[in-house]
Amino acid sequence: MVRCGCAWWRQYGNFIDNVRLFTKGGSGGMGYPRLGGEGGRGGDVWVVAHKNMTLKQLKNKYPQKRFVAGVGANSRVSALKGSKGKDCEIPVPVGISITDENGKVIGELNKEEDRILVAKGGLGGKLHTNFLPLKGQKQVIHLDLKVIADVGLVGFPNAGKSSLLSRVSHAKPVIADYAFTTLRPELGKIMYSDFKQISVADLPGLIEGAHMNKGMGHKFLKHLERTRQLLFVVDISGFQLSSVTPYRTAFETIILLTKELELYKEELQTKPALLAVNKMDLPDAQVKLDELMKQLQHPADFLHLFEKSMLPEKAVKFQHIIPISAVTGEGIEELKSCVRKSLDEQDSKDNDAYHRKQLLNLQISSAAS
Ligand SMILES: Nc1nc2c(ncn2[C@@H]2O[C@H](COP(=O)(O)OP(=O)(O)OP(=O)(O)O)[C@@H](O)[C@H]2O)c(=O)[nH]1
Ligand SMILES: [Mg+2]
Repeated sequence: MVRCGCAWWRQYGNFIDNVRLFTKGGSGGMGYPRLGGEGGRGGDVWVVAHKNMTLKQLKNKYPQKRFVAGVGANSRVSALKGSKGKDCEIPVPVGISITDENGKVIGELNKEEDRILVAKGGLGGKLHTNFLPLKGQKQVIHLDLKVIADVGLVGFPNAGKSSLLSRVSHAKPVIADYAFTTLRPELGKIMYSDFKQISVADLPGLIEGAHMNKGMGHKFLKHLERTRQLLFVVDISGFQLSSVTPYRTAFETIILLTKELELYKEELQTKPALLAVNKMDLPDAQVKLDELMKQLQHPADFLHLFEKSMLPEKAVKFQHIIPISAVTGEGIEELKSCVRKSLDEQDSKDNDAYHRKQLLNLQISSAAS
């Protein structure tokens, strides 16, 4: 995080997913005691969604991050009822959730021109306030992008998530032969020949106990919540954090990752998931892959090998399983097309669900009238 003025911006390279802003409604105008005149109400502060806006543009356009609405006009002889102060509008991208200082949700902006009132203007002075105006409401708000990427990479450390991101996009994440190389999310875009783009978030490696905040823990899992699909990346030769922790096979890492997601939030398991089996260039990889496929096809036959506490309630159903090598490029084109296919399917399901809901609303309202 970088501190900048009075607000915090969480920044991934050039990308911002969260901002904190100060907002204040305008004060009311003075009343006119002698003639019983009423001051104008202060302006309100609104957050308004715009299609082409980004949080980065918001930051650049309003570096002071303060949004104060106009003061209501004083009551005068020529205008006994003072006019209302000017409203202030904060332009934000579509797909934002707004919370207050205490983390309470104020609302969500899900489509173009959605708007939410975040700070109300104060009332103008009138008889019962002794003609003195009230101040506007002050509110510090947090704006969070609901979705940071289409696809989030999930895997144990060292599985090759960053290597994969650098293979499929122009992103240049740090890659190294030790655990926890990636400490904060990095975004990249897969570009397709028909100009379609899919964003991918490379995330810090996950270890057993992440749901209890071990390793990068919650911070990492929170980012996963904000991706549309999950791409599990596992090392075909398995994983061992250190000489004092147990060695895990590729199948075990998948079971353990699933368990961690479930323990953190069951909803994470409802996201469509794909599996990339990485490092297929290593010796014996094919034999291990055959074994892994057997285990994934008949997990029940192998679950007795696990302690009960390690087993997830539900196994993840992968839409596609793709063997790859982030180093040689094997399987990468197939992976890219599977990712796209899976997202396209999700889009059409979301669209269908949206249309069904619209239809239902229509039926309910016509039945009511
Ligand atoms: N042989 C082989 N090595 C690979 C492959 N992909 C990645 N590696 C190596 O595995 C190591 C870890 O790669 P990273 O891409 O940093 O792994 P990561 O999953 O991002 O790791 P964390 O950021 O620590 O979670 C590096 O030494 C890579 O060169 C692969 O397909 N084959
Ligand atoms: Mg990494």
